[in-house]
Amino acid sequence: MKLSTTTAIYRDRPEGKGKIPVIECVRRLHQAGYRDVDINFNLMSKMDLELSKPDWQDWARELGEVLGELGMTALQCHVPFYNVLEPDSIPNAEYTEEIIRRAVAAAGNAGIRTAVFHGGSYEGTCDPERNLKGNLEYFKPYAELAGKYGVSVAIENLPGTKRAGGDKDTCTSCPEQLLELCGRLRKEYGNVGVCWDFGHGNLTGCDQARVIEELGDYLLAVHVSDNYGIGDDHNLPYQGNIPWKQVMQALGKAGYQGAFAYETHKLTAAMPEEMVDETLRYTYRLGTYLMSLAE
Ligand SMILES: [Mn+2]
Repeated sequence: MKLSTTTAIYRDRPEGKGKIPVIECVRRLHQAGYRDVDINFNLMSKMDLELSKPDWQDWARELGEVLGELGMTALQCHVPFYNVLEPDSIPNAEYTEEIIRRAVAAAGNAGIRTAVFHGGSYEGTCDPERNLKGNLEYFKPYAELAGKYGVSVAIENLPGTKRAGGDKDTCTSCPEQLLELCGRLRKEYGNVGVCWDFGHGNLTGCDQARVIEELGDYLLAVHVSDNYGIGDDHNLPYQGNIPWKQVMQALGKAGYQGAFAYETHKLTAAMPEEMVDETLRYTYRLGTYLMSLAE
């Protein structure tokens, strides 16, 4: 297991989102002590950022070179996301899909082995079979494309609403259904697995230590943040009610070898520049402590 954090932890500044180039974020995180980063490609379909530019392939190679020079890895990345079964829910789904394909290629060119995706669910229904079928069809071409670049597709659990009294536990929020989806995809594509997001899992209200055990070798990536089971706050661990000791012991027992990657970008997004480096260093120390619980 290797401690990591999202490039988004520094990229969004009080003066706006996506302000700091990804490569600069990587350098800054290296200075704070990190030796692995989770490359966040998300805003790149909405703003004029690295993957929207004509030289995006050169940029991806440069990113790989910078990681190499710094002695860093990027074990996982996050591709742009939306409700992929409801393309009309965003103004530019076709363009977003193009940026997702570029993100997969960029991952391959920069040496990133796992790309994290969100699935979708049909609006207004909770029909597990229909959602399963829709997600299967959506992910097949991506499993194939990613395979050509030596990249794995990790499908993330999204937040359900059971804990808040709702019933919206869909294909990608419920661990059993997520495993069913990945299991069916694996029959054809060996490079498919799960990204388990602990914040989303807490909102869904499941026993996350048990889920880690059940996921077995499907677990390819994790997103680390905390909340109180009400909103997706993306807080640091211990700023919520996730039982981190049990979670870390489960990761240790499972022999998880991927990135232990924070997704706590809200921590620094509104923070004055003067306080950022010290905060990033604290997150590193906290992560080192958490990982010691897994041993
Ligand atoms: Mn996540």
